[in-house]
Amino acid sequence: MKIDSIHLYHLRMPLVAPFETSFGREIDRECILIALRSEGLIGYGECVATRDPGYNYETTGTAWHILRDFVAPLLLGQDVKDAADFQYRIEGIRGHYLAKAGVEMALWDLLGKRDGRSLKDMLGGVRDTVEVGVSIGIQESASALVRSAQEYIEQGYNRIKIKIKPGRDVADTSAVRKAFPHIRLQVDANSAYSLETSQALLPLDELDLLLIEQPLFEDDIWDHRKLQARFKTPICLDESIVSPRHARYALEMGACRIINIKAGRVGGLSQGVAIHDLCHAQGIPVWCGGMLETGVGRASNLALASLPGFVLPGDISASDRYYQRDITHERFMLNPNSTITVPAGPGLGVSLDQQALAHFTLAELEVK
Ligand code: OSB
Ligand code: MG
Repeated sequence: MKIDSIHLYHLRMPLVAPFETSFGREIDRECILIALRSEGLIGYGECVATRDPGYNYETTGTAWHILRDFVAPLLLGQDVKDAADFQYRIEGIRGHYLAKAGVEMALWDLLGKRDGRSLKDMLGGVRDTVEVGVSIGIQESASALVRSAQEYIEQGYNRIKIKIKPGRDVADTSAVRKAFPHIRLQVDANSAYSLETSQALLPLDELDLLLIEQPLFEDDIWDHRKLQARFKTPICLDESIVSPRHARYALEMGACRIINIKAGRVGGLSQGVAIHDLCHAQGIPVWCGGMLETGVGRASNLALASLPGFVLPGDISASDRYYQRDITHERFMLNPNSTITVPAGPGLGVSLDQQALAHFTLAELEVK
């Protein structure tokens, strides 16, 4: 499809409640929305880089720079055929996966709108609803955490993930396990431990957790291998897996038994599908991670999570868990069996609320 223009929107949206992880506390969420124009259509994509370089090195600032100065000039006026063609064209740009992935998402939306096909269909999804859970940030105390988990369980979520960090790990997790002996429970450290300090996590092995997500450094697959050897509970990698190549390294090393797939982190949906395929062929469970997406990114996550190898619940909660007002007309709701329905319309299957978009836009730029 010949790309006529690329429009960037830097957004800031208030979260319904602060979200705290081992790397910081967010009250508002920032991201970049990308609109590609082609053949009279507009495709939307969400770049999940945040304001601060806490999750990884990218930020809304670095993504803006990479998109404006490097990605846009490679695409403008060009006939980009599909995701593989897009990846080929941007190959010379090292790293900056979150920035690239936002554009690939917009391209899929365009292709789907042109062909009248849903993203789920184009990616090879096999489910109309996907199992989901909720990711709960670090709370004031273990009892506040239990209360929060209780509320989500009452709303119908049947898988809980809690964020942990040194000093807020075993006691918090034990409290949730004690209050809900049968709930599917997992923890996420967002790289807050070293191999040495992670010894404090050994008691987690007795709490019947689904997995322990990214305990060690983001750029370290090797030490995760050493850690996995000490735990019965599967280690799951998030930050460490930035490409299908890294997924292969991790599996070959035995650094994890589960992989969290975020299309953003790996440079695009096509790369997420490649990791899915690699894991599926080896019987390695995968699940869809989240980055507090707007309705645009959430639609993309739901389509990805409809692939057959996504056998664990995704971090894809209902819209009201994140935002009072979203930028899509569609709001995602939790079905009674802890699932969310995958959009079926062309492309992402969502439409933009232009008033909401204008309301949340801090800066915009059209490159044409
Ligand atoms: O590590 O999975 C993570 C949110 C922001 C950055 C990193 C992570 C998260 C989450 C939230 O856990 C998942 C969601 O979108 O609900
Ligand atoms: Mg994570």
